[in-house]
Formats: sequence, structure tokens, C-alpha cells
Amino acid sequence: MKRTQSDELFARARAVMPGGVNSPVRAFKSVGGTPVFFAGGHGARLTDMDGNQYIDFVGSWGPLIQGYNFQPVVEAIIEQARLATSFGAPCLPELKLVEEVVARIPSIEQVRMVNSGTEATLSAIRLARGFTERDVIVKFAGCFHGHGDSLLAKAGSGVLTLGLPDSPGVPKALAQHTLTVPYNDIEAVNEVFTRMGEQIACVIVEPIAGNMGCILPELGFLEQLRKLTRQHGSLLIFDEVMTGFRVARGGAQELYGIGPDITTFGKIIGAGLPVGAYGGTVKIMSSLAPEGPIYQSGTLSGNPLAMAAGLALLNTLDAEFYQSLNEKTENFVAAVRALATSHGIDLTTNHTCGMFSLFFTQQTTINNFDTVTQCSAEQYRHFFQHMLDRGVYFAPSAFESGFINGCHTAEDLEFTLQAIEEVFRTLK
Ligand code: KE4
Repeated sequence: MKRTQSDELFARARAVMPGGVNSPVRAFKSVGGTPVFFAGGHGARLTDMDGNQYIDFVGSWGPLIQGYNFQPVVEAIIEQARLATSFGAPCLPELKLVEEVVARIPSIEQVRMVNSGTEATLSAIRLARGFTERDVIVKFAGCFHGHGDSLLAKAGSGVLTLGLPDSPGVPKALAQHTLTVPYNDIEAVNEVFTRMGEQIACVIVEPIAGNMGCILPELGFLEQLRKLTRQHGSLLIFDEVMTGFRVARGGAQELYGIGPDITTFGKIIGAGLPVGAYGGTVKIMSSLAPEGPIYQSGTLSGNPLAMAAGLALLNTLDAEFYQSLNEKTENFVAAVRALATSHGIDLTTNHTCGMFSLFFTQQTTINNFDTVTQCSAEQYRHFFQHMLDRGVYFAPSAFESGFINGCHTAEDLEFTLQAIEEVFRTLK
């Protein structure tokens, strides 16, 4: 498949943008080759600048759960754009979207809108630290919460040793307050709380991890986090930037029946426009300025254009939608597994409603970052490139999740499975 325009445009982009992109994962570093410049899309199909068509399983990394050129969202944006794109003042669209989030999620009484998932998580961390008057936070290896300084920290030599910066520019003095433990490792969490519980402001977790591939919480993991944080006066933050309104009408917390103290959102809540949000009880959220002393602000927070888009999308995501999406995901992943078995490909899959990952490995269980790193990145690279050339666009990284969306038709999935079978034949 020729992508001359993408090649030429990427060369131009590299001259004026670091790495030619506005976010690192888009640069195809881990899969090789030149990133595709897309021109537009409709439903589950993207068209690149050379006119090539692709069935898309990235969906802008999750927001486009109803696909491209989805009319209810397009019309809401056009209608609002004619009135105003932003006021920097209260407006009805922000109030309506917040009321919709509160109505869907029992653990949330109040919401603060921001402009990205990163802004939501870094604000939630500051809120938890200010509310508890503690500095230490706990996160999990392989979970990604955006690029806030406190969250770009990695484990020290042991789970109880002080965190280390995971990027230049993050002060050591800050990183040391971040403890990183293995996902699904209840014993490690017990040990951290036994030794430091009274110093811990919060635990932040992707209730279903999506940033090391799709990894599901094992039985009792989330429940133990809820129990320990409550026992020690720490706050539990569910980072639902990816799972929020993706895996269920009320997010992962609805699936697992666990109410965190703070929830963060992004992606779907903005329908592809820049929106993040965080919410919790009045008791916690009222600590935020102007009501309380904990400061956070944003010129474009709650802007009517993004709010109108987000609400228009959420209004189409009812219980029936998720039931159908879950069935579609299950059937698709089962079909891929059957193809791998019939072609002797070592493949393990994880999935939940609307999200899945294909791990090229002989391991039968992929449940944390260590098991993910033992999967074959080379086979994923081969798979990605050969699927791309067959007109199917998967995530350009083995450490991301794939997304099945409402817009994927039976024909789209049948075409994809045929392409996968051809590629599996070349993989052995
Ligand atoms: P943003 O700042 O990218 O809107 O959100 C950060 C974030 C926070 N929490 C979770 C669970 C997330 O998945 C993300 C962002 N996800 C990545 C890819 N999985 C965004 C893609 C990118 O980095 O370009």
C-alpha cells in the first residue's frame, strides 16, 4: 500500500514538531515505519492522505466509541459553534454534561471539568493530597495516567523504596513520594499499607488497565484497594479516562460494583474534543477553589463546544448499546483466538466490553506489566505492519489496547478476520 503523501508530510512535520508528532505514541517508534496521515473517516473507516482506506481499531485512543462523522455529535458541534465555542463563563452545556455524569455514576456527586485526562489525574492527585494532608501516592506498574509529574515516577529497588523519576524533568524530591507496585499484587499493596498506610494520600488505579495492553483486575484486587484505603484514611482514585463510558454505562466501577472516592475521565466524555473531568462526593470536591482552598483552574474548562459534543455522544450510549458492544467484542476476540489456534500461533487475549488486546506469547495469563513485557513485541510489529498494508489499523504499540466500537459493522469485522488469517499464515 503506497503512502507517499504520509511520507512527505511526515518529513515536513519532523521539521517543525518534535518527532513530527504531538504525542509520542503516534510516531510508530515501537512498530517501525512512517505514521499514517489521516484525512477523514466515516463509521469505523479511516481514509489517509493517499486515499487508502482502513478499518480502525484505535478510534483516537478510545474517544470515538460511535466512530467517525457520527451525526449526533457533528450536528451538536455545528449548532453550538454557531452560538459560541467558549465563554470562559458558566453555560448550560457544561451543566447538562455534568448532570449526566452525576446521574450515571453513584459515587459522584460533583464534577470539575478540565481539558485532558492528564489534567484530570494531576488535579485529582492534588485534591487527594490536599484533602488528606498527606504526600505519598500509590500507583501500579504499567498503568498510565497521563504526564503529570507525580505520575511519571517508577518503582525504586523495592515496592517500599522511594519512587524514582520516570522522565528527565521530574524532580527526584517529587518522585520519591510516588510508590509503584505491581498490578493485581494484593500482597504488595498490603505491605505498603502496613508499613506506610498513614502517610498515603491516595491510590490511583486503572480499574481495568488499558495502557499495558488490556489487563483485567483479578478477583478481590479492587475490593482490597477499597478496603485498605478506607481503613487508612487514604482516597481511592479510579482513573476511568479510558474505561469511563467505554466498558459500561457507568464505567468500570459499575461493572465491579466498587465506588472510588474520586473518578477521573477523558476520551469518550469529550467525543473526540479535548475534555477531561474528575468527580467525587461533595465532601471531597468542595475542597476545591473557589469553595475550598485547593486550587485548580482552566480557561477552556467546560467550554460549550466540547460539552455539547460530549453530551450528544453520551446520550446515544444506553444499556442496550453496551450489551450489544460487549457481545460484538466477545465474538470478535473469540474468532481471533480460533484463527490463532487453527494456524498454530501462540496468542493470548484479554478483553472487556469495547476493549481488547492480542498478546503474542505462550503465557496463558497476562495479568501485570511483567507478563506483558515477556510477550513478543517483534511478532506484534510484524502483525501491525501486515495488517496496516491490508487496510486494518491497530494500535501502533503492543502496549496499547484495541477498541471495538458501535460503528464496527459485521462486514468490517469479517474483512478484519480475513486479513488476520492471512497475516497469521505469514507469522509462523
Ligand atoms: P490525556 O492527557 O492523553 O487526555 O489522558 C491521559 C490518560 C490518563 N489516564 C488513562 C487511563 C489514559 O489511558 C490516558 C491516555 N491514554 C493514552 C493512550 N492509551 C493516550 C494516547 C497518547 O498518549 O497519545
